[in-house]
Amino acid sequence: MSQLMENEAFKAFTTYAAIVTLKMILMGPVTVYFRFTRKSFINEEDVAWKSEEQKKLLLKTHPDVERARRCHYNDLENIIPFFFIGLLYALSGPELSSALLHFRIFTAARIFHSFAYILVLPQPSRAISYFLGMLVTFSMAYSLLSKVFFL
Ligand code: GSH
Repeated sequence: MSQLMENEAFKAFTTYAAIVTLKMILMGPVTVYFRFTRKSFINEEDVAWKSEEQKKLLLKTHPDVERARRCHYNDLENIIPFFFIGLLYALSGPELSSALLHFRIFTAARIFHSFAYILVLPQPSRAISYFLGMLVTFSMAYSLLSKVFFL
């Protein structure tokens, strides 16, 4: 591990992978925030101490909660592939400047995607940030495969 930490591209990867992973984890508390402010719970046990009448009002979905959940799910669909491809790419000996460009664009795109989703920014802002993030992952995969591909 200490040898790996001398690899600048790997160090850059760990930094940006940690940032996007923390951003993704934060979607949990964001969802909790919407659950409490919009009074929207899904599990019986979450409202067990309430009266039957209150339970009926609280056990419901709310569009804002569902939006936060979709945003979290979209992070899972995109950040997990970034993590695996980015790790292999970082270990494949890329130029530091090129690696930094990939990691920074991906991180900025995913942070923007969350703001666009939660703040309901007009499309195609969210779609552009999604495609930009995906393009970065594909570009890293292409660079990686072009180095290691053998038949
Ligand atoms: N699983 C996604 C979907 O169902 O939309 C695949 C396509 C995708 O990720 N699209 C982006 C998005 O933000 C840009 S439009 N989708 C909304 C979402 O996943 O909830």
